[in-house]
Amino acid sequence: MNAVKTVLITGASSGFGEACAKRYANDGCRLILAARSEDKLLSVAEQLKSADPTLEILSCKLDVRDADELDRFANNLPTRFADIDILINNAGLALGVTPAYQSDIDDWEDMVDTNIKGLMRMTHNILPGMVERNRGHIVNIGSVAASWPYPGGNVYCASKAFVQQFSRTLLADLLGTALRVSHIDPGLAETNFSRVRLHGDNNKADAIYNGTQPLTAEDIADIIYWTTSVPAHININSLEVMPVCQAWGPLAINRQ
Ligand code: NDP
Ligand code: 8X3
Repeated sequence: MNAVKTVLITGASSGFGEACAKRYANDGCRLILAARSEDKLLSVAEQLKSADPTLEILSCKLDVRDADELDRFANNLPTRFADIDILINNAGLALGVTPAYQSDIDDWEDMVDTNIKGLMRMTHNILPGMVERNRGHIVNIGSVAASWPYPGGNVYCASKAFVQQFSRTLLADLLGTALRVSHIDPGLAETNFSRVRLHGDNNKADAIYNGTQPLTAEDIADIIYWTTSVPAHININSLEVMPVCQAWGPLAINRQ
């Protein structure tokens, strides 16, 4: 990348988002880092600044579930950070692995509010400016769960299916502009994802990765970075990425 780009990363306090912050910082990008955990965000920013004191970083405590907070955030960006070139809609979570009939409705609401409504509203706030400048790239982080259902996936899988189809329809609406929209669908990746999903049961979360070589946050950050670095006439629509240790199983059959 040549000119200094402004990159907004949601969920930058951990996992893919944190790794993206590092990847784009390596390129000297101007960064807006958003998440709920202010301490973690500040520590990511501090680490990056200590490696390169010239970096411009704005850390924003932000809960993407809060519509008013999101609107205030977008309407009050300092001038130097206002013209966003790359929006990485990464903030998201899964909550629970129980069958639908045993699931907690609050977990469902939380996933919809974060993975669907947060991503939707952030896009709604940032997209008009990109269109006005005829410049911008939105990268939405989905999941293999968007296309491949599994028991206990219920609302999480459905929320990621939204991300996939929303990304495609955005691209359809943007035909004739220079804007790009991509969605990345990762498979098994070791981050805080499973700890959050299993409500802090770290033993169970760690067991998910036992004996595997999962994707790393850095693997995904590199792929996201590559997606935004290909020549301007190319749009990477979607990428599904799994570690070699993962594949599909057969359809399940209940035998009497
Ligand atoms: P992590 O739990 O490590 O990171 C999730 C990030 O999202 C954190 O920075 C968290 O910050 C942020 N976040 C969660 N809720 C909110 C909220 N309401 N407002 C703002 N930020 C929020 O997991 P990953 O890095 O793995 O997850 C990133 C994305 O990748 C998610 O969308 C996830 O669904 C997706 N994904 C993950 C896979 C995996 O196996 N790891 C595979 C496929 C997709 P904070 O808590 O500080 O707000
Ligand atoms: C995370 C990957 O397979 O646990 O989105 O849903 S999976």
